[in-house]
Amino acid sequence: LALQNEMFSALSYATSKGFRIHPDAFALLSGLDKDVLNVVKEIILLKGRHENAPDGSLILVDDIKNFIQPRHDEVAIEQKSRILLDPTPKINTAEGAEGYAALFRSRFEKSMRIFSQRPDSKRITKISSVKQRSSSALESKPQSRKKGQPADQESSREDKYDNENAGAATFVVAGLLMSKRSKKAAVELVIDDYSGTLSALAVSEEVKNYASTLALDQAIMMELESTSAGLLVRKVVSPDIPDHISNRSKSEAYAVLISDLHIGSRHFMEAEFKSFLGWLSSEDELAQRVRFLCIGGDLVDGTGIFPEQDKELVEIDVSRQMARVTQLLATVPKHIKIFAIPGNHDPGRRALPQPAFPVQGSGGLYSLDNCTVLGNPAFVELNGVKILMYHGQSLDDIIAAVPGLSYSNPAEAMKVLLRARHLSPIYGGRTPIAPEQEDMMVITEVPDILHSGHVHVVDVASYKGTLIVNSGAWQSQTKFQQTMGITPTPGIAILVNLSTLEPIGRDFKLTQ
Ligand code: D5M
Ligand code: FE
Ligand code: ZN
Repeated sequence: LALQNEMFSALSYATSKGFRIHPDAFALLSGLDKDVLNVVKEIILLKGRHENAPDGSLILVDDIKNFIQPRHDEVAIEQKSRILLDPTPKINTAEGAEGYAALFRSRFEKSMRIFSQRPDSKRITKISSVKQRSSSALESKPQSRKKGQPADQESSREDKYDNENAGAATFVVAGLLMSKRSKKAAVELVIDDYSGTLSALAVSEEVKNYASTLALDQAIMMELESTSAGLLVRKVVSPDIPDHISNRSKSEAYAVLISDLHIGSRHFMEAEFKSFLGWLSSEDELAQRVRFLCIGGDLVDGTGIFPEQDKELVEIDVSRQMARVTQLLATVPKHIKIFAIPGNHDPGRRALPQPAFPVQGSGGLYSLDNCTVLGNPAFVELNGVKILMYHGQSLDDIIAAVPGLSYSNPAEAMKVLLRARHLSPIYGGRTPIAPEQEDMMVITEVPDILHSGHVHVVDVASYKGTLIVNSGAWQSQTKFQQTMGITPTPGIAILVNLSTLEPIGRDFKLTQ
């Protein structure tokens, strides 16, 4: 009778708070050797905090189980997120040449602000004032390409400098790298700082090697020496990121980084991806600690992206490809927050920066309440850890332009982006860039994690305190990739322990 009374007061309490108790949960409670009213009070307190829980007003068997045998320190794992930057609402595209002029001006100004944080930037002088000081030496203007114009391949005439400026006067300039050409034993660098344009020769091996890692159109700072042989580059540097200690999560929460699902493609590895999704919902100790899922673009395969793509598609309708994405992501447990950005295969505009998926034709992606749909690139903060998500289109141009880089180690190419403090520096290559008034591809703030995909090869590196992750793919090798000599490493998810920034690769490839 005492038990019945206790159950009655528990039930009345729940009802008074707008909660119902599932019959199975009721049965479980009746058998409990505990203060039942107190248990119900605690559960309601806990559930009340998750105001959006779908079964918020119903007490289930699982709630009681969770309460009487809490798994690990689940409740203690925090989940705080903030969007630091999303290009979607900021898209402000101008027309043609004028637009590109604004874009490059913005790039220049943002980059100079980054340089100004370095102690050696105190010496920066304007090119125009350098020219005034040593006008005779610099009179013969180098033929540089206009900003926003692809480099012309014709070699410009040799620039001759007079001898009268010999005497090792050095000065420092900073601007955008407009051209880079090999000339006999030297490399000619042309820099523009909006006060003027200047050409100088890199002759030492050290400077030439560093110059080879620079991307065209990125910001650089150069120390120059006026010699009888002309202007020589004594030192050239990228804005770069400083050595730093990254932010950490207080609790051992995990973020899972994935990209390049290519749903709709015949090569989408559905079984492996479902195995991954199953793991997210499993009792696995690590899976239980996952609070965030970052998806770095190419969710679908799209249509008309590469020649004869339709032969490789199982679903030719992009909206239906997107609906399939939504269906699969709907199985991600609701306590995991999803952040998704588009890639070059996804619906919406192709040019960078890309706004978030258009709502129309997104197959209901926006209806998942644990999914945040963002543009490319996007900057998010997860439990205090700043993650720069960028699909990685420009990696094709970087890998093609910088000697020593290849598709098998994309993290090295991603280092070039961090050094350039720009996600897509090269203009006029394979990566379409929109004439935005503001250059949103400048890496203004140092990220704790740089997450890209696109290359379909998993690669992880640490650079000056920033964790670099290329998260591979869930698509096996396509014919096109075969002809390009690209060997993907699909079916691997990268887990990052946000309290240590330690990455763990988890392989979901099924061996048959
Ligand atoms: O890119 C998948 C892979 O294919 C990635 O390594 C880049 C490479 N790729 C994509 N497009 C091209 C072109 N046009 N040339 C050379 N390599 C390319 P995805 O974006 O998934 O198709
Ligand atoms: Fe891809
Ligand atoms: Zn891609």
